[in-house]
Amino acid sequence: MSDIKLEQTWRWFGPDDTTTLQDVKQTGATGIVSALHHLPIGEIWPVDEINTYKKRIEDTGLRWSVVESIPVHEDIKRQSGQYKTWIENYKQSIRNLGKCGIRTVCYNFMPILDWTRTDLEFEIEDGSKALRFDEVAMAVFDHFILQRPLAEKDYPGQLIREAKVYFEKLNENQKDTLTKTILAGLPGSEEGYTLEEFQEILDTYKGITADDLRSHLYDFLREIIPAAEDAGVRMAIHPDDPPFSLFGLPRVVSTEQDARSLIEVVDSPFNGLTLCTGSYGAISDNDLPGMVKRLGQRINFVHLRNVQRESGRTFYEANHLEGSVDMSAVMAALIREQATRQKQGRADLEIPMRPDHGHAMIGDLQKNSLPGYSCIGRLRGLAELRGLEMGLRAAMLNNV
Ligand code: DNO
Repeated sequence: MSDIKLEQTWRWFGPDDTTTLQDVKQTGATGIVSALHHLPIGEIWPVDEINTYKKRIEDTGLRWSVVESIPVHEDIKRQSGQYKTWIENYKQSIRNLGKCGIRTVCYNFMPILDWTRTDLEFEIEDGSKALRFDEVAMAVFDHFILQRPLAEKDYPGQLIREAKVYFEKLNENQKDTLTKTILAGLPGSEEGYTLEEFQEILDTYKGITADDLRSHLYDFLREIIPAAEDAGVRMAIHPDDPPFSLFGLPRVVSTEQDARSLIEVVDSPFNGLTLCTGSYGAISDNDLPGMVKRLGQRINFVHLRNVQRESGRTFYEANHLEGSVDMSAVMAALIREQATRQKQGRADLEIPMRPDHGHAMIGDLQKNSLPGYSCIGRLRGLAELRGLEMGLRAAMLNNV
C-alpha cells in the first residue's frame, strides 16, 4: 500500500488549450485525459490519428491515460436513425484505442446537453470565479426565454414566481448571456445550439421516458462491453451533471442506485464508473464515501471536485477541499479500495484521478481559459488533493 498512489492526471483539450503539455508537466500530473475533439460524433477513431495524438503527448514525457470522452451519438440514446451503425463505430473506436494501448474511456449518457451551469463567473469571497447552477435561473431560461411548452409543470409554483421576478429584471444582454451559458456547450460537450435548434432537438425526445433511456443505455452496454473486454479497455460512465432532469429530459445516471443497476447489467470490470464527486455530490442523497466503499471495485476513473449546495437544487463549485462533499472521507475510501485491489492482485491499482475544474484565479483571470478548466485553479486543486492523499495514506499505514 505504501508506494501505490492514484495516478494524477490532467484534462487537456488539445493543441489550442491555453494550458500547454509543458505546463501540465509542471503541475506534477503524469497522465493526460483527452479526446480526438475534432472528429464528428459517431465516427470511428482511426488508429493512425490516435497514434499521432498519443505520440504528441508522449513526446512531452506524459502519458495519454484516459480518453474523455468518446461522445455517444443522440441516435443511440433515442434508438433512432442510424443507431446500429453508430454502435458498431463506437465498438471499433474502442478496439482501435485498445490497439494503441489506451486503456480507459470515460463517456456519458446524458440526452442532448452534457454538463450544465447557469453562471460561469460567480465571484466568491476571495475574488476568484466559480461555476454555479442556480435553479431559479434555469427556470427563467426554460420557461421564460425558451418558452418550452409545459415547462411550468416541471417546477414548483414558488420557483416559477421567483423566476418571473428574476426574468423581469434581466436586460437583453443578460438574457443572451444566460442563453449562451446554457446552450453554447461547455468544454468537452462538443455541441452547441441556438434556441430554435435546441427546441427542435428537444422535440426528438418526445415520448422517451426514463425507463426507455435506461433500457437504451443497457442495450448499449450489452453491445460495447464485450468489445471493451476484448480490447482491454475499461469503460467508465460519467454521471449526469447535475444529477437530475433538465428540460423534462430523462437522466438515468444520477444516483447510487442508477450506478449499481448499470454495472450489474453487464457484470464485468470493464463496465465501470467515473466517480465524479462534484456531479454526484450536487444532491445530498448521494453519500460519496459510502459509494466508494460499496461500488469501489467498479470505479475506473475519478473526478475530484467539490460543490457547495445552497438552497433547493442550487450549488456552486467550491474549492476542492471545501464544500458539501467530505473529500477526506472520499480519499480515505479510495485508499482503502486500492489496498483491497492490491490484496486481490488486481493490476489496476493506480486508479486515474484528475482534479476536476478549478476556480479562475490569479493569472487565470487575465487569460481566456475554458470555463472550469483554468490552469492555476486546477493546479491548486491538484496540489491540495495530492497532499491530502499523501497525508492520509501515511496516517492510515501507521494507524495514526
Ligand atoms: C465536465 C466534464 C464532462 C465530462 C463528460 C464525460 O467538466 O466532467 O464534460 O467530460 O460528461 O463524458
